Amino acid sequence: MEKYKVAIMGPLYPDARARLEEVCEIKLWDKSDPIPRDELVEWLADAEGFISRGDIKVDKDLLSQAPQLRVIAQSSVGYDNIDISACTEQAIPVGNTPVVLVEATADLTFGLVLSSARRIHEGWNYVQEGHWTSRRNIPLGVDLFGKTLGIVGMGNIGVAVARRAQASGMQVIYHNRSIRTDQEQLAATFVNFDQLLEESDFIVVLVPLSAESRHLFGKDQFKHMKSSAYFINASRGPVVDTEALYEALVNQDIAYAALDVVNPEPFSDHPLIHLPNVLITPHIGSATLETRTQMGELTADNLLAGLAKQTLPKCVNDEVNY
Ligand code: 8YV
Repeated sequence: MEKYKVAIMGPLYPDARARLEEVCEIKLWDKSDPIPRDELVEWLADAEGFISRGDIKVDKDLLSQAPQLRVIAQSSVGYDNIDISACTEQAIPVGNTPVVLVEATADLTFGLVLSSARRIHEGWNYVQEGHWTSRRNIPLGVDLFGKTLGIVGMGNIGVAVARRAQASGMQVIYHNRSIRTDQEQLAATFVNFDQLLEESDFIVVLVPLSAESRHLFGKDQFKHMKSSAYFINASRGPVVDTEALYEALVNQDIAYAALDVVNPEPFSDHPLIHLPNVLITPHIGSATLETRTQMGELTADNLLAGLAKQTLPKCVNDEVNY
């Protein structure tokens, strides 16, 4: 049997790779920098399947140069880099990896809450630099117990963060497009957006990036928050106006920001990095061995299903799922 031609943006984990190699002729881009556009266009000229990645724009123009393409799979829950309506127009189903990354991403998100509240990374810096005896210079942390955590975007990851917060004795409020039907079991209260900004001691952002959520957090929203508020973003960088966040931290409109995502990414020369009240991790929400392995497997499942014109297990545009 002739093998399917596929273009893959790495990393590609060993188990998934072995499965794909059996039936696919693979072109693999394994560098951390994104593939140059003209090279990608060449790769897609005869590709039947494509594993894309968050730092690559999959738009109408690209799709129009990929006449054989019948499935796109991406190893992430977010797919804001892909023009889904253009894919749907070309009857290309797009697979993603929800569910399998929920617990790992919730761990990292709550880890940012905990690490910023208790200044864990600053403590480590002190020890590393030989300043143990001057540890009193580290500003005192704050208790989580008895505090209010506000979650913006109460999907599966939000629910998993809420569980962790409740175990630490926090009250949880949330804002979402709609009230969750299971909110009694969640023991979390739906509030409007302004109320969440005003009442939360910690604000955790978990909304997908869309036209509506771009710069959802700007100057006005930071002004609305408590001056003691901790702001945690684990969704997408552009949900926050970076300059407004910088100003809010410098002016102490809020106390602290912990970010797993920033705008732009990679992020290396912004003055935000040098503020004492900021903690930034390099977009590692789902980066555990177990979770990335499962994401790789699900991505392979989606790709192989699409190549065989079978139903993708996780598809974001079900109207064109096989
Ligand atoms: C990244 C994520 O995809 O799932 C998402 O939407 O943001 C993450 O899981 C992952 O870090 C790969 O870059």
